[in-house]
Amino acid sequence: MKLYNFPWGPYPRRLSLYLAEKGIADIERIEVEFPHQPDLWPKDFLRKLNPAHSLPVLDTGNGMLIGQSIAILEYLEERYPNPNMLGETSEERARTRELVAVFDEATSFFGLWARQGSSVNAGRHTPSAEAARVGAERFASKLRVGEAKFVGPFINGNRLTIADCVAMALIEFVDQFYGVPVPADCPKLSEWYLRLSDRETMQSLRYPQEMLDLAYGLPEQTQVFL
Ligand SMILES: N[C@@H](CCC(=O)N[C@@H](CS)C(=O)NCC(=O)O)C(=O)O
Repeated sequence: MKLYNFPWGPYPRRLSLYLAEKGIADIERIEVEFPHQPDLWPKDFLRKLNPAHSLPVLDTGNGMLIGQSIAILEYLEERYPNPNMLGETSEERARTRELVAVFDEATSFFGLWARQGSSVNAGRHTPSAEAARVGAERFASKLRVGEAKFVGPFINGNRLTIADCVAMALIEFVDQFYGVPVPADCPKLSEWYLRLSDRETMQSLRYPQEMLDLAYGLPEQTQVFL
């Protein structure tokens, strides 16, 4: 199998965290760069891999390309069932999937905030203060759902699951790249984030400095404080 990934993007990061936690080392990793200037992106290469032009993409080695991170996580869970990162019972698996969906929605809404409001995206999208504000509010409301559903010590109880990988990839990215802290009314998520950040498998990433300089400080840039 081959995994096409992007070193610091929040969707590919779900897979990097998962593979590290799972201890999977026999999947070939191909790192693709997305430079700051979109005209330098490897568009033809991406188009061949995935009609969505997005990463991650898993080549399963038997003629199939999977172009959505959650589908890849679920597929790998079936191929590498140990340690179990989905859940033992139907209820536990349903709750893991529910939490994955909550943090996936939060990731999409965060994307709206960042796309429409961040200086790092200036020139790529027409900025809209109103759309940025809606994205920020919906992002925060999804985190609050995650807070309400949080079981502990991991998001879905005693087992670290794919929901922790999806949530960690998001919260780390918004904190470290955009300077957006976990909202004060999400203390469980905040404590979980600090605790998991210390895990050897979750060591922080290096972001391209030129982009970090533009991105960091999204609340100040958009005047939206959660
Ligand atoms: N829903 C997709 C989203 C993937 C995604 O948007 N990846 C970003 C990198 S973090 C990307 O490839 N963006 C380039 C583009 O959308 O053109 C997934 O879960 O895999």
